[in-house]
Amino acid sequence: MRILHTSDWHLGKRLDFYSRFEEQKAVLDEIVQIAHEKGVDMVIVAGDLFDNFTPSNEAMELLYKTLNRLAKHGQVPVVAIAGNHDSPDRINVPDVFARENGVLFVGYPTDTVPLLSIEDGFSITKSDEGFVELQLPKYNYPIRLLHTAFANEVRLKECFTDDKESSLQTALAGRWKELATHHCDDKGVNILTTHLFVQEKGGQELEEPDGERPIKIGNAELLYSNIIPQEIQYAALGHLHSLQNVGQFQPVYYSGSILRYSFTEAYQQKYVVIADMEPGKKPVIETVPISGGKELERKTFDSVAKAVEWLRANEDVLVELTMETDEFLTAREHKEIHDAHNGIIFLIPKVKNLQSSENSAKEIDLTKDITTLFREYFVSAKKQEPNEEIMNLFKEILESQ
Ligand SMILES: [Mn+2]
Repeated sequence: MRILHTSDWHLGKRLDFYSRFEEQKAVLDEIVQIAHEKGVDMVIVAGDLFDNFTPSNEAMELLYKTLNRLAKHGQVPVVAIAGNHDSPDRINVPDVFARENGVLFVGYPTDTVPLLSIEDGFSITKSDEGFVELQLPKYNYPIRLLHTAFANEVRLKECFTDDKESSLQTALAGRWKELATHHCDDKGVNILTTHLFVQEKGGQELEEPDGERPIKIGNAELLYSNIIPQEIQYAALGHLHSLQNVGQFQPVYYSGSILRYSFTEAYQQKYVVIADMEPGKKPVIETVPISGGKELERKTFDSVAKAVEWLRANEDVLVELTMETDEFLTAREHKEIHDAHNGIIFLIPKVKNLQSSENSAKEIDLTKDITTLFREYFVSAKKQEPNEEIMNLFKEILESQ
């Protein structure tokens, strides 16, 4: 049997002010097409379906329509779990309608999917907290899925252990082992899906996606892939935005996001993962490249003319533009640059070789927090410290964003 694994759709996400909705629509079309062409038997969306807890109507419509197309009226089970960007309650809202059409939403780590049999489609033959067994008409063996939707460390531990001293790693390992021992053997296909920050023990230290809600608070929360039970043949993860296998004993894949969602993901190829599975055998993995929407570029120019020429020739990208010029850009030059391109997300001015005189500005250190940057700007522009009223007003504006 063949599984398609994708994650981190982040529907409704913007790149600063720039809407990515048209790109999201196009890439999801592409994924539906891949699923149909490859004849996949099951689809897993491993969390961060939406970008926030209150998605727009258009984002919800896109999610439901896409999952419906993937499910082919109950022919193809589609399992979608909540990530740390999703509201678990909201994910579970359309559940009754969705299930009848072959889409199984899992908002909480302890959710139990009710038993079900879809006419001319698949059945759910067993169910437990965080576990479901499916039967497809085409195959004479069952498919077992351990599903652990995102919850924070405290909640996850509450779900899986009574021992307050136990680490998340130990609690999760215990629960997964229990489910696998109870429900999984080599007479069926065994899969796990979760939306957590999992690394390979002894492997590379990984970074969480830039500009997003992190899961990791401290090292206490590090999870290693060696706790995934040996019965599991493939694990489908969500959270990290680049494709990678963090498995030690079996393939444990992050499929990565569907679009390049921040400039740290510039030029990164995006994929869906296809796993061909049979009971008792190692899966055969294929990573299928997807268009990934618009290219993201970080460009630096030392003249407005060169910048404008490049912008005109590359109108389809989204760009973080750094202007390293001898003088400050004038208002006219700003306008000329912005008029040349619709996808300038950030314009970062840097003035080269400034003589240190009273009026000179230092190079702007963008690693400082925004309040400090504002204070420094105010001091350089007004030659005085901003008073409390102004700082409070600035904070108010920030919070209303
Ligand atoms: Mn995430």
